[in-house]
Amino acid sequence: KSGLILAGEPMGLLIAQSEGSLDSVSGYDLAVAGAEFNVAVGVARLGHRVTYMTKLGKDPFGQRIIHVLNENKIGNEFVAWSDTKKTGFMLKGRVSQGDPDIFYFRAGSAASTLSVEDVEKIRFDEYSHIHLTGILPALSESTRAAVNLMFDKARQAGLLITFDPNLRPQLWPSQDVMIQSINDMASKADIVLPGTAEGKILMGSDDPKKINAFYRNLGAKAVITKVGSQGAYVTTATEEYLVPGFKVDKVVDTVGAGDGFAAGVITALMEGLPLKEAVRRGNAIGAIQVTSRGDNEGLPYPDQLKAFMEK
Ligand code: KDG
Repeated sequence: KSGLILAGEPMGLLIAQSEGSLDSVSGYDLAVAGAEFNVAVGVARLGHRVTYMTKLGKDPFGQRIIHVLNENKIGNEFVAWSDTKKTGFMLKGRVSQGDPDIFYFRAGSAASTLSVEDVEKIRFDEYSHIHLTGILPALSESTRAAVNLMFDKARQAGLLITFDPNLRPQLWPSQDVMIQSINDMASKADIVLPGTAEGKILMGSDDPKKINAFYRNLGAKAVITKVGSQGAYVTTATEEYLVPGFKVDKVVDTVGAGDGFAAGVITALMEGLPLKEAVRRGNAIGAIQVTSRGDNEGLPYPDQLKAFMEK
């Protein structure tokens, strides 16, 4: 029953072909975005069984998403189609340094109507792992209820739950609801994967030791805080250590690094590797991710990952 289940909102992604403001560039390339979607691609490419639940509009973005799911052999039996809502999409700028500008067209999307009824269709005991993030529950009351039910059902069925806060303040009704909801979900996860900037917002410090202590206190078995290019800081019941990051020649686009990191940690754990090795693989895929412009196209296959980690 080894396998990963995820749910999320995939979107059409328009990536600017040149630098400049989103309203002034002359062209965009079409791709697919979505944090949980990126993780699904990363895990599937490393040869693991992955099923991705979502809801799409009957439009070209929805079709594109199905093509990419199929190309990557990601299970789509829980992909539903909305008759009335559209697939969301977003614009992403191009930069030579720092994070690119992004702009969402996703309010009221098909995925924002996912609900507990969709979750009821999943047989959780057919999976070993689940990965959830703070994006899907930000979209609407119904997605929040759906994600909470996923946590409960996954726990009952004994899946290993990884959780990435993935803060998107512009999607939540308020900062307070965001902080409360995310920390509540984190308290139900086995492994929490925050970033230092997220720690600052969620618990008031960007010190990885303090962030990890906070989520360990809430009940996580392990907390792995991402410290950018420095790597990741791990705390478990018995150990605390930094796993240094990998160097890359040129950072092209930082978006999706955290998703690559999650894919690395999850696949290594699915293979039964020790946590330290899993975090090292997470660091490697996070590093590989920042060298490509798309949010998931650069995610490695096994031989690429092996070559990168041995270099
Ligand atoms: O983590 C990468 C995501 O930011 C991107 O692919 C789109 O899901 C997305 C979001 O909400 O920003």
